[in-house]
Amino acid sequence: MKQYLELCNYVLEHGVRKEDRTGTGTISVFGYQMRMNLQDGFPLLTTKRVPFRLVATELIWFLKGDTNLRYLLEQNNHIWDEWGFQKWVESKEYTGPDMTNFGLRSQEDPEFEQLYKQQLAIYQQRVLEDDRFAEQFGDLGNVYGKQWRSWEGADGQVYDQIQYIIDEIKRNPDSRRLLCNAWSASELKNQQLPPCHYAFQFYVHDGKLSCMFQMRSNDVFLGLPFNIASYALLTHLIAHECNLEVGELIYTGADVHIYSNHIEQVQTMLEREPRALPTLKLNPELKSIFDVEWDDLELIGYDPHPPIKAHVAV
Ligand code: UFP
Repeated sequence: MKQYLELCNYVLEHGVRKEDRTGTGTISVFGYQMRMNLQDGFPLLTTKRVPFRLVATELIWFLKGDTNLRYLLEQNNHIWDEWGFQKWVESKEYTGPDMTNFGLRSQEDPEFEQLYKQQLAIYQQRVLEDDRFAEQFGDLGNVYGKQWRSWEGADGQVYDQIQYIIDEIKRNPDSRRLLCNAWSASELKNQQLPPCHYAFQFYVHDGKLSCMFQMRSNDVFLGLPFNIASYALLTHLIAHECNLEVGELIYTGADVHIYSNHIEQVQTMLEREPRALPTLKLNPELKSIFDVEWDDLELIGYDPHPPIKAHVAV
């Protein structure tokens, strides 16, 4: 993943200081593209460990069209917990201790952090065990699963963008409309986090499937390695279903930034020697990508350097 390390160096060298929504501060460049050949191996970063299980179970959740936290909690995947928790603590039914601004406060105040962890654990348990509660407070609304699989058109109809892409690839592989869009102007007011990876498109040539994905805003250290792995996996899954080999993965980032409190971590990572990429094996019995589960995926030969801790900007 030489390209990713080059991107890090580029942002460190050419990035401008820029304030941001979270109040953390970043160095940022506007506009960057990377091309990765998926035939060279599965692009999971080796200069620090990236939790592939979390990448995969999140993508499977999107592909099911599921927007409820319950599935992720059952998979022991906690990357979306805060968004559901926020909906719960802002509701009229919540009567526990004040959780205003819990993201920032739990980082700064260890006593509050304990209180927050207790409330979060209660919330998680209820989403797992109480159907009514899960339906009301585990549902995250119009997040990726909804936009990808059940886009609501102005005509009142529901559109499955992933099914459309698969059907088109099989029927008309030279199509220039193999595109899925998650960005919806009319939804922005209801979204805590408008889509960061907001569109992707496929391209078929010489029996190979390539994918280009677009990001409006990208946290280089914590987000990007995860996003690359997710779209690489999506490309493998769609190629598998359409009897194609994998081609290139192309990343296009707009506001590509390193948070000011990640710079040391990025520098540590840049001192490390990249290792051989792993390979991905899919269960050959898998027929439809809408049925894919974690057990259908096997990552072979992933031997990364140890993880590097960093705070998520919220
Ligand atoms: N972010 C990513 N990748 C993602 C995701 C979020 O890098 O998949 F969901 C980062 C980008 C940015 C922050 O640092 O999260 C979102 O903040 P904003 O909406 O202000 O761009």
